[in-house]
Amino acid sequence: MRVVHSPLHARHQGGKELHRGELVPCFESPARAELILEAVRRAGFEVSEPRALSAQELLGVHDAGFVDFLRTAHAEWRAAGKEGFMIPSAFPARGLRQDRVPAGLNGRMGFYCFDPGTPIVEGTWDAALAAAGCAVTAAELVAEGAPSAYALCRPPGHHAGHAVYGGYCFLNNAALAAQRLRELGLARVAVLDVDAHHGNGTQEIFWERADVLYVSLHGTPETDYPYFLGWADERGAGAGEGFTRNLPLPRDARWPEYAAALEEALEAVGRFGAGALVVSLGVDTFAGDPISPIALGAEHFPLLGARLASLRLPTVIVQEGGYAVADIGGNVLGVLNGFERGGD
Ligand code: OKP
Ligand code: ZN
Repeated sequence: MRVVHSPLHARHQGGKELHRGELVPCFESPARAELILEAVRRAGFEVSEPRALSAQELLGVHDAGFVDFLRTAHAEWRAAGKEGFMIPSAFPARGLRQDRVPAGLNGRMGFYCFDPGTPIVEGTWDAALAAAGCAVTAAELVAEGAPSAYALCRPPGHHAGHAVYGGYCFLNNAALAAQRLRELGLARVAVLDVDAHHGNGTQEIFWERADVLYVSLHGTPETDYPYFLGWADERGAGAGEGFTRNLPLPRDARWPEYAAALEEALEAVGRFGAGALVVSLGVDTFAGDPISPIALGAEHFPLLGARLASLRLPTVIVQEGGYAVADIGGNVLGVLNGFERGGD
């Protein structure tokens, strides 16, 4: 399978996040993508760069004001004489208005964000747009007939909603891939999210749509990030009712429980009658991951890949999380190799 990757990912770096009472370098680091790239190259996968994407092409998924904010935020910050990374200090939580966009930069930043762990640096926009380009390019390859393609996206995307960023995510790469597949003629597209965290952004984007199924396996919101979405009773609304499916897992779930939930997810995708599949692939389900709630072994990633292939659908695999940096290349390669060997 072809790999789509952009070196521009490296422009998103230098931010810090709060972890156990201290500001530490973000777990979501450039080394993640570099090590995945090294592993897929060594394994002989063909790697190509994405086509350029315009901000306009994001509007099937994202809000125009939100996209503008992301595009100009750091330049505004610099023009105001500030340096370094940007983190909001207040959010429009319950009781506060969400119907007015503040004019000032700090207010606008909080308005468009849901957590303080997703700093914006000078190169964030370039990296996020390139990652979106990887996902859209991979979708185009698959729409043109490739059986599968892997978008080596960084920063990740599944926490980014229509008009909100957070969880290391700015633009929703997987949602943009699914939307592009729809535009290119696939009537029904399924998004299967196997990252350890719930993809609140993807769920929100397709919540009222019947043409895109969203299915997610993740650590339970009772104890795990993003906490405020991802329960089993969330099933979509309006035309989209029944087209969202959440399979939360207990903390530290291992392969047997994970595999049982995966079969349910695969059945849901099968019943939907999708013409194409987008996989939000997080390998933060690895037991050695420093911030994630599921405990799979390295030997389980090829099995996961084979089960994904068993759907026998044109498939775009989009990189999401994975923070056990030393193991990330091997774990991603495990999924891709398992997928290529195929499933039964
Ligand atoms: C992004 B993706 C650690 C807090 C972790 C954010 C987790 C985002 C995961 N100090 N907060 O789903 O892999
Ligand atoms: Zn994750």
